[in-house]
Amino acid sequence: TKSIREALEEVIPAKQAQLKKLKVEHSQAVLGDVKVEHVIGGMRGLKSMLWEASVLDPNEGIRFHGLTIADCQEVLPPFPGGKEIIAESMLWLLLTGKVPTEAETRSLSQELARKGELPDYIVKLIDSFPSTLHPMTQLGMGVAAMNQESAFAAAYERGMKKSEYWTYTLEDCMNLLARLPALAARIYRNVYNPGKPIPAIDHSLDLVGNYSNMLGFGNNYDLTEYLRLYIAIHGDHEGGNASAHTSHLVGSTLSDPYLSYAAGLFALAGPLHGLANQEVLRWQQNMQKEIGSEITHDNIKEFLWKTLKSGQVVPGYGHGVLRSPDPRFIALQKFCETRPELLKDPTIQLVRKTYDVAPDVLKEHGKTKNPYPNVDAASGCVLYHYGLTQFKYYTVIFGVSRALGALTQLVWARALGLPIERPKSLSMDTIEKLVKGA
Ligand code: AMX
Repeated sequence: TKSIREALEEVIPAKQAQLKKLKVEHSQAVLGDVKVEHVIGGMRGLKSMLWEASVLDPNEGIRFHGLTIADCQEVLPPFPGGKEIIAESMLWLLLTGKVPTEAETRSLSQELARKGELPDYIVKLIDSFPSTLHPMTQLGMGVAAMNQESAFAAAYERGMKKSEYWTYTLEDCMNLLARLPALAARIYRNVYNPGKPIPAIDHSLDLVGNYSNMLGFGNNYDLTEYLRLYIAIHGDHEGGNASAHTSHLVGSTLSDPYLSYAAGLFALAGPLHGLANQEVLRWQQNMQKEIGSEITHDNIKEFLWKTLKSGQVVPGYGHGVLRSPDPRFIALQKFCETRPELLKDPTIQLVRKTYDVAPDVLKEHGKTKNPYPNVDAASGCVLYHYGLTQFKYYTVIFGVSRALGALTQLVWARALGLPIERPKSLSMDTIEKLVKGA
């Protein structure tokens, strides 16, 4: 059975050749115009990054190396006896562009399990944090601190050839990915169940099976399957989103994968990005409190308007790129449809009923370019149903997941020899001068 490193080694030369050809033959081809609206509007839609693993279409949503979520559900190997995509098969696809075999998937699970224990100094660091420190801050700090063992940083200090960059980057990325569940589970235990023993890594389980186990939900098969799906489909959402882009930017300085991904995590911790899944639950609970047991479409509409009129955003709705309901939202809804007990849950029902009315309210409000739900509208309510009710923790799960895509790109950026990122900024005075001159 091939290891993921060997599979990657096989595909790198063709990609290097493809990039070289693009450089030689098409360097001067125009992909779009840079307008003032891009410079003052957060670069929305500006085609300015290379990102291999996934591409986001505004209407169709995400494709991972050309495969939709539904395609992935069909072809990517699940855990034996399970149905959902697992982190390992998604990682294999993202990193190599190939669908792994069953045996390759299992051997990757074993490799990650072998590397999954936390070093002592990280355990001590995490245990020293006050339980009031936000779980995302703890996660980012824990990831950053692991850079003390970075193989890339050590090799750079010794002096290595550029052609070796990707191999050390891969080594760091695999170690980091392997340890994320133990790190994230320890944060959960410390904040919400202090003193509770954490089970050791089980070498017969996959990454997320172990994560669920260490969180204390190992005997909840449905939650474990949900977490597998959640973590697989949050893995990558092309390059321009804030967390992926931040990891990429920091990595472009040859900062090691631990520091690069820690930076990405702190971008994920913002309420307009990953923190939205925590915000959705908080917002919904406020709605439930205000409406009481009589949850009708009219009551929800009224609450939506109240949120909008008070100048707040409706969390879980809108998107920087998407212009239709997010297929990740749809995939999570479908998961609920296969389990009748989920459909009876009031919080899950509230998500569905909100989806019935929110797009029209947002259209009438007239501001957002996308009145449809993004993944965060649905992701938290199922966790809540299964007893993972501490929603301040939800973005940490997203953080475990987003590592799949962000770290994939770090490996590719080093394999392709991409340069340090350095876009040109302009002052308003300079823009005015340029516009007058145009
Ligand atoms: N509720 C109310 N107003 C919204 C809105 C929403 N859900 N989504 C966008 N708007 C507003 C914007 O605030 C902006 O108002 P402004 O002109 O006063 O500044 C206007 O509509 C235009 O925004 P846009 O071009 O449609 O969106 P954007 O690309 O600037 O922002 C996003 C995208 C996701 C930040 C925004 O839709 C939002 O704030 N949504 C709610 C938070 C959320 O769910 N975030 C999670 C996104 C997915 C993820 O990263 N996990």
